Amino acid sequence: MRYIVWMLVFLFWLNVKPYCQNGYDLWLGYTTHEKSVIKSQYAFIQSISALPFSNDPVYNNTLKILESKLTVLLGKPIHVVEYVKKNQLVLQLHPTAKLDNEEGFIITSDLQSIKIEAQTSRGLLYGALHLLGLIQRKENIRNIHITETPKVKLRLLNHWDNTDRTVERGYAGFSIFNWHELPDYLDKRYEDYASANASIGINGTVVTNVNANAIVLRSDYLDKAAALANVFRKFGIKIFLTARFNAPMELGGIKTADPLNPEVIAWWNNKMEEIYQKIPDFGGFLVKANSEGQPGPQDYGRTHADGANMLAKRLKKYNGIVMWRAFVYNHQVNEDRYKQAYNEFVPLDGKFADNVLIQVKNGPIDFQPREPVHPIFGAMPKTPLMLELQITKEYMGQGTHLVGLGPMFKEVLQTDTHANDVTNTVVQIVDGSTNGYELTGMAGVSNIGTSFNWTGHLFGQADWYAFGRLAWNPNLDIKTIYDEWVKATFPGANRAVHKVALGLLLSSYETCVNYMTPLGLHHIMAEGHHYGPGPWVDSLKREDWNAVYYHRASKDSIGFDRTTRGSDAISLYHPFVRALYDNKSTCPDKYILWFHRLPWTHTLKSGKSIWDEMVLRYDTGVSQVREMNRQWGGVKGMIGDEIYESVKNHLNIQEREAQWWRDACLSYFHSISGMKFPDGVAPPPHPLKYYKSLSFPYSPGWW
Ligand code: GCW
Repeated sequence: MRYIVWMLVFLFWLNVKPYCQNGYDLWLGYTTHEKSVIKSQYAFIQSISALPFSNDPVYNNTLKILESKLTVLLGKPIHVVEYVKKNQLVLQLHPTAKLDNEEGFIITSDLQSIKIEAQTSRGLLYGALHLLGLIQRKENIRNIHITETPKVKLRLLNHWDNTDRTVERGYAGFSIFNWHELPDYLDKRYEDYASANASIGINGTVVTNVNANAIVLRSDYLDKAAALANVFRKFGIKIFLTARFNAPMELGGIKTADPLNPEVIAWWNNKMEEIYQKIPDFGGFLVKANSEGQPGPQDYGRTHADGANMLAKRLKKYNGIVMWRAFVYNHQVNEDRYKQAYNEFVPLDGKFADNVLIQVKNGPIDFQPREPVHPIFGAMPKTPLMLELQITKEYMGQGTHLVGLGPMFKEVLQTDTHANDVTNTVVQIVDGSTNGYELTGMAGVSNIGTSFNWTGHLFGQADWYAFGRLAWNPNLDIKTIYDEWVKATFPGANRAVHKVALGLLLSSYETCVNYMTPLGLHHIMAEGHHYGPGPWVDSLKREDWNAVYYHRASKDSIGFDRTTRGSDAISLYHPFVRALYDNKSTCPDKYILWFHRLPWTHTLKSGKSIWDEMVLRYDTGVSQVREMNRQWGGVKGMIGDEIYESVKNHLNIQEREAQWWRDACLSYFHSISGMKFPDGVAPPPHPLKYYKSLSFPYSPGWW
């Protein structure tokens, strides 16, 4: 059906209160532009004339957003009027718009008019939000032709949020989802959360922890979830829940959760019917099964495919999907953990139902600062694989460090898996172009909480923003993405502020790797809360929970031999990739200790020994954080004091903690190797036992 809304605005002059930047508004703190900017660039935007389309909540919400945000941006009242005059912004919805995707949009304009076309109201919403972003950043909107279509179908946040409002690996306060007061109390945050997600193209959210609690499927909790779904729906966002695999036992009192048991199947049938009566557009389930103590089909001698397919079959008629996580490692199996998920899932390739996605972390171990890409990518051509990235910084400074994750996300996405014997990056695997997947997805483990600025550290907002923009288009340049965030977050600030903020975001990833885990060191964090260094950890009951399992430092050597001469994990990769990593002279230094066990005195490409290069990288990381802090000091007085001080305080912590990481790790590795510190390099100021003695009983995200 075709309907046209003509948007006309009258020029009124109103003294609109300027947006006061405080962090809560995220990148959506629209501020009124100077009159000269409005006059020169946006004068043809006047007020809205629209025929509201009453039964499409997304369309009506789009009009409401345009009306309120244009009012602020242009400093004049934007009204919905019933007639059309010259000069116009046209929102055109027609199913045959020249787009290959129902969420895409086209924005075209000349000097007199501007038009947004889309096939659906979601496309219009994304187009409207894109246009508002352009105006907010004072970009040109005349004589433009923009065509945008999302490259990935499912663009989701995963919240490791518990129903008691604690957040596993969360560093921004409690969960924003107040299950106790839902469905009656609808916190304003739910709408603001949905608005922020829609503005970066996120179209789905899993609101409960993967270490699932069966209660989320209980009828009263489904009513609570339905209330959230009602808020999200008008922003084009679907709600998903985590399904605890033995819910039929815990909720239904059934004696088993065997996916082939008729009573279990009947329980899930009834549960799906109940869910879809309450939430007609329910997205489906995210499942963590037979991993870290979670129940699953293997408890009954069944496979991951048996478990996923049983749920998928029940969801199929409702267009629901199952996202089944490949984050599994099994302590009964005595082999390199690097290989375990691959060995469990690759043999099941092609055995999953067509509404099942396998959700795979970017790396084979566990969200380390730098990790080679998971070998499953490129190894399951018959199964849609979705990428799971971590936005919350469990292993990268948690709530106190400024570490722009965008460069890491891009490094993962651009890695060549060499599937089908040609270049095939993770982007091409994930967006379906390598294997022709219909169903595609990217998920980000959220860093959001009740913190006033949502992410605790202000720059954590940039990670959320970058994830959303990359899920929409994984090929986007990360500098472009961060530039958008900086301009939207520090509106009206001068170029010096934008330059510093952008520089911090683009450089801090490598800096973090330098002061935490250079040269392929990995999994050397403290136990439990994972806050701070713990390369000495070797007392945990599982060998592969201990830091020493990963670095294997001894008097003369360090590193994990995963070459064909060692655990042979390297053979899980395509021969083209394997050859690169297997040879220590071609293996990139950034991965060298992931794949090779080498003498401390081994000479690297830099001409330095492993030990000397490691010391240099740790020291470089510390000095890079010191420089970050100095640069931020230079913007004092150029932005709001509240924002400036919050970031400055966190940078002071980060500088201290980078030094701590450097001192603790070098102290430990020195104690093992006996290697001498290079001339002029200060040894750690404290003895090793001091660093080992530090305890942080109230480090967040872990209880
Ligand atoms: O990184 C580990 C975390 C766990 C998390 C697990 C997972 C939700 O330490 O807290 O559990 O990964 O991804 O399931």
